[in-house]
Formats: sequence, structure tokens, C-alpha cells
Amino acid sequence: MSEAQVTFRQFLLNNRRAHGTDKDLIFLLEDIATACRIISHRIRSGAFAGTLGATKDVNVQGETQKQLDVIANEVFVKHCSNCGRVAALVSEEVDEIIWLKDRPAAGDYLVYFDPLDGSSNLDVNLSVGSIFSVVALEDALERTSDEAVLQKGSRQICAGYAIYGPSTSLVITTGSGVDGFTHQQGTGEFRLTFPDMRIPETTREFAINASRYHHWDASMRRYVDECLSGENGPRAQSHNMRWTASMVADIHRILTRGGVFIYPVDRENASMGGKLRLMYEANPLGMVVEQAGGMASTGTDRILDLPPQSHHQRVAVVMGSSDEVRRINRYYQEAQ
Ligand code: AHM
Ligand code: MG
Repeated sequence: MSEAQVTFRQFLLNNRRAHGTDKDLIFLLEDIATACRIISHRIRSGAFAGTLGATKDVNVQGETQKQLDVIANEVFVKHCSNCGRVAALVSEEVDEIIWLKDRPAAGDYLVYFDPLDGSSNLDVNLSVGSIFSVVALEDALERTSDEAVLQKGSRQICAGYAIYGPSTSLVITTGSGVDGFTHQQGTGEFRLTFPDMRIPETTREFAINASRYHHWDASMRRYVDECLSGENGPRAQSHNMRWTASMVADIHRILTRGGVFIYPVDRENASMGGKLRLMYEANPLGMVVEQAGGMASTGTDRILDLPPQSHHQRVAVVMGSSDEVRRINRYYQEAQ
């Protein structure tokens, strides 16, 4: 093992010396890493424990919950509640905001998470992930107020995800680049295996659920048509298409070798505002992507600048290699 592969704790302590990371944020991130390690184990043992299937419940998104969605949520809630600085939790799987403090102080943390993203992949043994981010409250609150969690993504002080794939990896940013860690079976440690992850500016790979083509607007069709038209089309080069139906897995691939991930608002999902959630999917992954040198947009606006209207709000997502995100933004501008 290379000496560069420091443990997650060593990395966070080095980060504290270099960038002044708050010690409570370090405790919280260690608790999140523990939660991810437990979730990874629960997924891998799901076939034995009989926890791979669906529950009878439907979550606030109107989607059937998997047993592991519920388990992963319980694990996240429990471990994020350890840190005395956490004021509130916002989870994809819970309708209401979970307030842990009655009178939060300035600097207390709001934690946003999707405990098990892409869970439709569980039954077919493909990659899934957990997504999280942290915002520090600017001002103390006299009482809990659901509006206080409606913070822009640009206020996130930390964001990241765990991917449960052939190995379990944890990828985080605290605002000074993006670093990836791999869970080392046997020791229980996450070790720094992918330091300073950078997204290439250019790419010939895009990720979109193409079965929704007939629902898309003209700008989205133009972009995909041009990519598909290959060497004889306006882009004069061939493109590759990938779609795992797990945003974490698609974003992880983009962080590793470039690409653009797209989930537009289309005719069918427009009444809900899109498919993906702003506060615990698009904002955290948007921060990771930007910190790795990429861009994250709705097609018209920077995701991290959006003022949230509700904590389960949905949004259009275009994120990844900057040349492609800029191109898609331009196609939307030209269509106006
Ligand atoms: P989930 O949070 O309910 O798992 O939904 C989010 C997932 C993303 O991970 C993925 O990109 C998308 O939904 C897949 O959607 P589709 O089923 O349309 O391919
Ligand atoms: Mg999700």
C-alpha cells in the first residue's frame, strides 16, 4: 500500500491543518463514513437477510420504498444525530424535516441526504450510492423553522457521496477540491486512493435516459441528435452513451473519466419540476462536480445558485465536463 493512501481520519486532520476544517465537521464526516460502511455491509448481506425487496410503503416522492431505503435512512439518521452541532436532517425518505435542536445556534449544521440513491438497481445487483451535504446556519434560530433549511447549494460547506459498487468508495469535498477514498475490507478504514479528482473539460460521452426522448424539448433533442449523428453530423465525431439509472454511479464515472449527466425537465415530469431532487441530489453532486472543475446547471441556471422553494423540490440537471454543459446551456439560450 502506498504511503499516500492515508486513512480518512488522517486526511481530515491534515485538511484541518491546511484549511481550518471545523472539528465538529470532522466528527460528522467520520459518522457519515461509518454510516456508509454499515449501509455497504447491509447491501452486501441483503440477499441473506431477505432485505432486497420492496416495502409496502410509498415515500413522499410517491415512489415505492425498498427495504434497504428504509434501513439506509435509519442508519444515516442515527449516525448524523451523534454530532452535537447538527440542528436538522433533511432526507429523501422522510416527508418532514427532522429537527434535533429546538433553538439552533449560529454555525449549527443542516445535513441533507439521499440515503440510498438509485435503489431500483438493488434487485439486479448494480451500483447504488448515498449522497450527502452540510450547510452551517448563518444565524441562530429562536425556534425551528422549516424555511431555515431552504438554503442555496452555494452555502454548502461540504458534500459527497458513497458508491456501493465492486468496491465501496467515499468521495468528498470540503470546498478545496475533491478526494476519493476506498473502503479497505478487513481494516474497516477508508483510505485515500483517488486524490484530487478532476473532470476533463472535454468528453465524448453522455448519460441520459434516452427512452424519454419523445418527452424532451427541442434543445435536448438537438443535443442528443447531434451526439448520435456521429462523424458525419455537426459534431464531426462519434459519441458514447451510458446510463446506469444510478446518479451516483454515473457521476462517479464522470469524475473518473469525464462525461455529462443529464436529467431534463420534460413534458411528462414537468408538473413535478423534473425527476431529481435539488437539496439532496443535485446540490451535493453539483458541488462535487464544480469542485472537480466541472459545471452543474439546469440548462439555464447554475444549480448551486437556485433559491429552494421546498425541501423535496425537483430540478433539471445537466452536470459534468464543462465544454458539454456550456454547449447544452447555449442550446437552451438559442431556443429562447
Ligand atoms: P431515487 O433517488 O428514487 O433512486 O431516484 C433517483 C435516480 C437517480 O439515481 C437516477 O439517475 C434516476 O433516478 C434514474 O431515473 P430513470 O428511472 O428515469 O432512469
Ligand atoms: Mg435519489
